[in-house]
Amino acid sequence: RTPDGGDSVVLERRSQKIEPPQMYQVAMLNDDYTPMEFVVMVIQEFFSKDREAATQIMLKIHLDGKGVCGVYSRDVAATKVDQVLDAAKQAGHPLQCVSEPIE
Ligand code: TYC
Repeated sequence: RTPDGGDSVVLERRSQKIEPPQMYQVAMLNDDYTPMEFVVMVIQEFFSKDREAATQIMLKIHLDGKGVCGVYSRDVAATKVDQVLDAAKQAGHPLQCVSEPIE
């Protein structure tokens, strides 16, 4: 309450410490069965990459075993994982995808 007895509310800033939200990388894992073309399409569709970028990410996963497709807040990252797993299941591919906190 303000000193004049009015009803307005004063919000004091008590701290400058505002932490940025924890971010999560969504990574896809290699397997021996999912077609390269399917992985490229999934990366384009759910991670907003053009065909060139999606192909590079797919090849990195194929060669290294794992690759980051994007970095998001927790809820968005979890949604991306669900979308990828749903699409893979629907198509009958074993493609795996994980969300991991970074920093
Ligand atoms: N290794 C797969 C193949 O040779 C291609 C692949 C790439 C699969 C990336 C999964 O996350 C993946 N057909």
